[in-house]
Amino acid sequence: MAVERTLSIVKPDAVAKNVIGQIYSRFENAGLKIIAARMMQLSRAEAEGFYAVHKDRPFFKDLVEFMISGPVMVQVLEGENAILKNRELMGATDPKKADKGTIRADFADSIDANAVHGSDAPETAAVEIAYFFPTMQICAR
Ligand code: RTP
Ligand code: MG
Repeated sequence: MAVERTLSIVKPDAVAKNVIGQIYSRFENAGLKIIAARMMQLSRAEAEGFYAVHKDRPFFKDLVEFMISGPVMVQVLEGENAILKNRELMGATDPKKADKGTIRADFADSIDANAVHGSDAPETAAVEIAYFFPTMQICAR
């Protein structure tokens, strides 16, 4: 298994619920290290750019509105198999379908307000990490 990096976002609903620390604990308890982090209020253009792959999907407008509705916490996670491991910690996109004990089952309200984002493949992880963090702001350790 390779050491990977993945881009994680604690979305506005989870920031508003004050559960950043509880979500970070899940990453750390699973052996993932937080090697870069920033809290930010996304602009519309930043949110549209980040989710550009979904621009033709019917939910795109709602997704962008939601992502700019409040601050988000953005981080790079590093560890063995980090991309899949983070996706497993997150649970299914729709919290109603997410396994018990996953972040979305425990903290998400709906398929729109679903608490977290995680990259879905090595190629998207690389693009998404570069979207938010210049190399010099990533503190591998
Ligand atoms: P994410 O990219 O945020 O980590 O979520 P994901 O991979 O589990 O889901 P994805 O298919 O990439 O969709 C991105 C986000 O769009 C919203 N969505 N809404 N109403 C719908 O049918 C629908 N489908 C997706 C979700 O908030 C999802 O996280
Ligand atoms: Mg996705």
